[in-house]
Order: sequence, then structure tokens, then C-alpha cells
Amino acid sequence: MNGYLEALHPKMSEGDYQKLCAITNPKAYEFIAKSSDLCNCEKIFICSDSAEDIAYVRNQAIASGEESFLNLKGHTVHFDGIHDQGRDRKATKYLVPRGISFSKALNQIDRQEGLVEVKGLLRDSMQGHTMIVRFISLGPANSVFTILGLQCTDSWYVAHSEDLLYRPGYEVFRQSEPNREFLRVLHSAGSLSPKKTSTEFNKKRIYIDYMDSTIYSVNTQYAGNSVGFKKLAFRLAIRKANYEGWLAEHMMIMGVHGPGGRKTYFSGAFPSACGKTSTAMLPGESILGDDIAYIRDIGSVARAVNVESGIFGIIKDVNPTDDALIYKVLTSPGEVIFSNVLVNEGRPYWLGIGSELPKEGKNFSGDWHEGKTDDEGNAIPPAHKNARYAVALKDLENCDPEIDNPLGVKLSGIIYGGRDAKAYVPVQQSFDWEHGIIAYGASLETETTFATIGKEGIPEINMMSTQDFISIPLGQNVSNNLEFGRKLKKSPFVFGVNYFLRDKKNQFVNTPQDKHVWIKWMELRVNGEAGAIRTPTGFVPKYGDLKKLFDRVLNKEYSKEDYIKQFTIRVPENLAKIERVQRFYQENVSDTPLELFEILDQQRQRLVEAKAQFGDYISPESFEW
Ligand code: SPV
Ligand code: MN
Repeated sequence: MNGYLEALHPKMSEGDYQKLCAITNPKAYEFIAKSSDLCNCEKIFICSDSAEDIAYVRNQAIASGEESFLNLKGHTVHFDGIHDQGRDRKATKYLVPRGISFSKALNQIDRQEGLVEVKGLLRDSMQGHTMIVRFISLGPANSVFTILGLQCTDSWYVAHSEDLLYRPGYEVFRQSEPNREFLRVLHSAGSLSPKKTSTEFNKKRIYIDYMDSTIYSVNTQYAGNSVGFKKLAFRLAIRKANYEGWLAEHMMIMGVHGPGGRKTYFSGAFPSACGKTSTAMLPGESILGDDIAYIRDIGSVARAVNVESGIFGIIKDVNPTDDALIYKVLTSPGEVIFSNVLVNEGRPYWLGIGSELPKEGKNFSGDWHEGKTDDEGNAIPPAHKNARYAVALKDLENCDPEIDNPLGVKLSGIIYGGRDAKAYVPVQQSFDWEHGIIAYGASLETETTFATIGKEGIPEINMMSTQDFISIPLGQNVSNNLEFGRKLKKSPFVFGVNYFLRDKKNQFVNTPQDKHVWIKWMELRVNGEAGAIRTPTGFVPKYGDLKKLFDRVLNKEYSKEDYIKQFTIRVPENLAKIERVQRFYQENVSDTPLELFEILDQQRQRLVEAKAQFGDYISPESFEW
């Protein structure tokens, strides 16, 4: 025991003190004591994950005013401040020791300077409040994947969300060696408005101290900035994974059901708001995870676990047609936290709900009515585009039974999906692992969306969809991905998808449902049951296979015309894409592996040759012979 435990004693009830004593990790005491000292909390609550403690957290989320009840049993709503509606890239920085510099593409600050700043903002931030201590197991407990986490927060909403989104870790901590490592998160919502939202949005800071495996977050409540085990611990995990030779990825994991009761697992990386959750939740398939995966080489096979155990999903466009399964969960009794939706007479509403919205209610701006404008005179929408829901995966009927398998599931395919209006076809398979990692993963392009604060629709490279979260030299991240698959006896197939391709009139060439056909095609490919056409950018499906799948999966007629439109190889757009990607790496990533340039040069060469033979826009069938 160390002096920290005794220092904490006066702020705890006897029961809480006993709960903490049962954990014998002196570093845990130290982190809790230093957090308590800095933030000057009045009391400390130790959440042991018992039913009683969880119920207490849930009740306090209501009693504190951070959440309110909705009509359906188990449903609550939470609002974040008007300036706190997404991950805040500007406010999020890596603390980098003097003499070290990350890629220009990463936001960073001198470590000492940053620590002084963020600790200054956290000082006395919990005065008069309780500090909640939560222990979390990232990944299934007691497995080779497990990483432990400890969060101190003054937000009952954050503590409640963690209950839905993460596996309990108190018992794991209790049974662990005293010197077991863990990730640390200290969060304070800062001073709160009468509506219980963080007021000092200009002083919002999310600083990542990778030297000390610690994250500091202050003056924010939006879960992506405050629930430390979401994107914050993910940044630390990516670093750890890269040094230890495994992968921490921004990926969903799903089981795709094939002929004869076969189930094949895929993981898929998509930037925020690009279809990751809706892919994992396709009807008839099963979900293991929708956001963060750890992937390891076990017995020379890529195996993956979901780091989390719940979904913090985008609610916009969840309706009975496009997302039937989620819609059902969100409209049935059960534990759900809604955030930043519109509430009218105890019912939540959101954009794209599939029916008309009320003209008034309560939303992230307070009392709302149609026509309400913000300080700059812009109309305030009824619900925020980035409004979300939090649910536990075990509450879903399509939750995959392997979710807690300590060895994870065998990945047969991995998918990279961007938001690319012009170049890539809706689905294609890479020639090999390296081509997939470079041409689909490292070249992943998207546009900024409402999931991060700032202007929408700005095109950008979002490497493996983890660009925002990488805390090592970016080139090293690419090399590690290349290396990981090369070491496997049989690496997963790599697919690139693009749900956002548009035609000349700027209309999407696919409906959101079409992705189900692409997924089924990938399942057949992995199992050697579908052919493909070799094009300059990858293997694309044959019309006949897709026609059958459209009929079987969606009960839809699929015309040759649609096929040609969707799978035409657009040479000028693809050449321009290669230019952009190469320029990004040349300008921003000094340690880019040479292989990246080589693989893209080869792709350019194939495109140029195809152009010489067939012209700028080439029907996929021209490549079939
Ligand atoms: C994302 O934006 O990628 C999310 C939500 O999954 S969060 O990271 O929590 O903001
Ligand atoms: Mn995400």
C-alpha cells in the first residue's frame, strides 16, 4: 500500500474505500489520488460494476440533470452544448516531448507546455462534485487482447455511457498483478450551464500524453471527447499496437452469412459517418462491433476482437427502410441513451427518421421551434446531424455469439471504405495484401463530415480511416500494416468499397441498400464462389453474379446499364486520385515506405495502358476475355 490510498480515504464512504482496497495496483491509487487532488473533487465514487453500483450511476445521471427520462422504459436523453456536438480536432493534441516532432498532419503541442495548460484548466474543476472512478476492460477480459483502462470523470452521463459501451473491468483489475499496466483518462466537463452542458467551450482541451499513457479531457461532454475509451484510448492503443506488432483499427467486425449456414467474418474501416455501423448492422448478418477492433496474429491467422461492447452510433437516417434493425431497437423498451435528438412529449426524433418531425421541442439549443436561428442567424435544425444513440450490443438480437471469445474471430476479409464521389468503383478486391493496404487503406479518401467540428465536405486523405488517431510517424503505420499481413500464413482478402460514388449529374449511383449485395459478393469471393474481372484498380464483380445477388438479397432487378454505370473504370479521376495521394505522402509523411509509391505507380501504369487501349471511361466488361 502507498500513501495515496490513505490520502483518498477521507473523500470516500467506507464501502467505496473497501472497493478500492480490493484492487492492489499502487499506480491506480496514484492516478486516482493525483486526479482528486488536481480537480479538488468533494467525494469519490468507486464503481465496482455491481448491479447496485451500475444502478446508482444510472440514477445519478438523471438526478444530476445530465440525462432525462423519455417515454419508453430504459430510454434517456442527454444534450451536449451547441459548440460541443462532435469530436473537436482543433482542441485535440498530442503532447510531444521536446526534440520530437510528429507528422505535420497531426496536431501537437510541446508536452510540458501542454501539461501546464491542461492541468491549469482541470485545477479545481470538480469542486463540490463527485469524481466517479470506472475500471474498464478493452476487449474480452483475460485474453491476449485485453488492455485495461481506468477513467476518473465528474460526468454521470459519461460513466453511464461507459456501462453501455465497454466491458466491466473492476474484477479484472482486482484479479490482476499489482504492477499490471493500464490506460488512464482524466475527464472533467468543467463548469456547467443550468442545462448541464459544458459552458467553457473555448477552453475545451483533449490532450494525449502517450509518454504516460494518460489522456486529459476538459470542458467537453460530447462522448467522442469525453468517454475516454472511445477515440482517446484508441490513440494510445494504436501506438502500443505498432510497437508490439499487432493492429488497432477504426473497424467494425461482422459475421456474413453465406450458403449452407456458413459464417465468414469481415472487419471494415470507414471514416466517421461513412456507413460503418450500417454495414455491420445489415439485416440477416451478425455484428461483433461497429467502431474499434484489435487484430492479432494468432497461430498465423488474423483474429479480431471488438474493443468495445456497445454502439455509440449516428442516429441520422436510421429509419425502417435503411436501418431496420437499429430502428427497432431505438423504438422498443430497453436501455438507450439518445443524445442531441429532438424531444417532443417524451419522444425522441431525428433527421431522416422516415416520418415528419414536430415543429417544436427540446434540442441541443434548448427550447426549439421551427425557424429558430443561432447567434449568426443560421437556422438551427430540429436535431443535430451528429445526434447519436448508445446501446449495449448484447441487447441486439443480431449480436454475434462470438463477441466475447478471448481469441477473437478469424478475419477472412478486411474492407476499406471512403467517401469518394468520383473515382473508385462501389466494390473491388485487391490483387494482394500489399495492393489492398496501399491502394485502398493508405489511399482512403473522404470528405469531412458532421462527426467532427468544422466545415463539412472538405476532401482529405484519411489513412485507414485512422488518420485522426495515429500517434506515431504516419509512414510507420503504413509499414506496420504491410508487415502484419505479410507475416500471416494466409492474409485476409482486402476489399475497397465506395458507397458514395456519383454520376455526372452529381447523383449517387447506388442506394444505401446496395451495400448488402457488395458484402454478399465479398463473402462469395473469400469462399471461392464468385468470379471477378481484373481491372487496373482491382478485381471487380461480374454482372451475372451481381444480378443474382441483387435478386436474392434485395429482391431487385439489376440492369446491365446500372452495372456499367457503377463499375466503369474512370481513368482521369483515378489518375487524379493517385496524384493526390502521392502528393499527400510526399508533403506530409517523410517516412512513407517506398512500396507505397511503387504500388501506386504500378496502378498508374495499368490505368495509362488501359486508357491507350480503351479510352478514358472503360466498361468493366472490356477487361473480360
Ligand atoms: C466517430 O466519430 O468515429 C465515432 C464517434 O465513432 S466518436 O469517435 O465517439 O466521436
Ligand atoms: Mn468511429
